[in-house]
Amino acid sequence: MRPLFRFSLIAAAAIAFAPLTALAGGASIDPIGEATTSHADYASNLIIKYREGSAGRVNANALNMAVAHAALLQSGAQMHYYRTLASGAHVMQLNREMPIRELEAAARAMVATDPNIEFAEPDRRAYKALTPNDTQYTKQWHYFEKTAGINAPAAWDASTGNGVVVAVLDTGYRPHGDLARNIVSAGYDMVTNVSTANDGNGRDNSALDPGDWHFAGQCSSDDRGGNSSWHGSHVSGTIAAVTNNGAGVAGVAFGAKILPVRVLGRCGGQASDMADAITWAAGGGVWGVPANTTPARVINMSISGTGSCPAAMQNAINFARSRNTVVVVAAGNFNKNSSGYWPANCSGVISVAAVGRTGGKASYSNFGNLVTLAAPGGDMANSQADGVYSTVNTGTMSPVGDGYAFYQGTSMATPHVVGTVALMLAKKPSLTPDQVASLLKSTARSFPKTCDECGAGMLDSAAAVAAASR
Ligand SMILES: [Ca+2]
Ligand SMILES: [Ca+2]
Ligand SMILES: [Ca+2]
Repeated sequence: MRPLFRFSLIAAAAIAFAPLTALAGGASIDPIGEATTSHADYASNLIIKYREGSAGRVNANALNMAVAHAALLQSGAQMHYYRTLASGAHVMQLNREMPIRELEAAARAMVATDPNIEFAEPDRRAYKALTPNDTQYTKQWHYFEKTAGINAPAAWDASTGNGVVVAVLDTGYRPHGDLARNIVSAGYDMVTNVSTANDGNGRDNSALDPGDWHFAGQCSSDDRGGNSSWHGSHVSGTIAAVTNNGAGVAGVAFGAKILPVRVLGRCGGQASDMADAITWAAGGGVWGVPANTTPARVINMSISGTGSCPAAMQNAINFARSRNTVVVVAAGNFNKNSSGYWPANCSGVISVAAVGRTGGKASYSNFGNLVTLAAPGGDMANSQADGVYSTVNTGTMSPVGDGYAFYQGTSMATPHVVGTVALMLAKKPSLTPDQVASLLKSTARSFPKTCDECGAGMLDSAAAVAAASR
């Protein structure tokens, strides 16, 4: 321990300090009555740098720091020498925490009064684990809750996915106010069937989602009809909703950009369109479609069909892998072995099962030895709030306005993994699809509740990003 200096006050610098309310429980009211609640508003060290050749520069432990002390004393604080930085600046330790604003005022007074002081500043605190200020972030338990959340805040300290393009093969997108800024382009609409497309034509250069509502009997004889799902906008929001904008929700990889590729419409979509979409998304040429100027490093397919993996789709996946593009797919929502569902049973994909908020298998989730890992997909059997919260449109048929909704499904689990892959690729762009899969598995955490045949464990974004950074 260094001796604590005690000072006799010489000529005090001409600044007045109001008396401080004692700190209690880390919060306090400062002298002008402004409520302050964060530890970031306080500091217990002061950094002082004396100019070359001055006495303070040589020996801060023994020097006459009359000016520095005087500036502090009226606030009732005392300080002692703690250590010297590589730059020659000295860290002085206070005998208690002080509001940053007061320390800054004292530091300014020191610099103004003693020409030997090059600078003085509070030793500010910074914090791990970015918590975004999006007003509905608290509903997104799937990002931060200890039990089944993906540990996103700690991951965000290391990466936000900056520079990575993520293709979302889905129903298209809405230019939602909490999403539009992260949509890299209008993408492409690969839906050839005009009735499925519901936008009046076949393939075109806009992946805008016109709605996928359908009437009873329209899709099949037992189809009871349904409202528009805005499924692609929900999935896209989980990956890259505009974050820290003081509004709406957060996305897993909010520094990444979404490339929307429309493959689903009314009554689903066709493998042939999806195969072309995978090829195009990964940067390959598709006849009649302009070249993709922003190829994706990772593809999200929150899609599931019954049967074996279509050969055309496997070929496209093989091509994507040859371009170092990671393909992540939903395990499916039938509470069955995913081996009977494509693209989950295609080779070379990362396939994602769903857990609910308790960390156990979501009732609907497929499972089996083809599953790579599990992520939060929500399980709303008891409460809507146990679903995954993201961006949608409020229209029941055509689009009306921006909205947010809780959905559940392996469709919702998949974008958590995709966002995490984007975070990883931003840290290490050279990662191959197999390396990404291997890191996701080796860093997955164990299930807090039963999830049999749900792969290597539960997605841990922070651990995956840390492993990718090594
Ligand atoms: Ca179209
Ligand atoms: Ca279109
Ligand atoms: Ca937001």
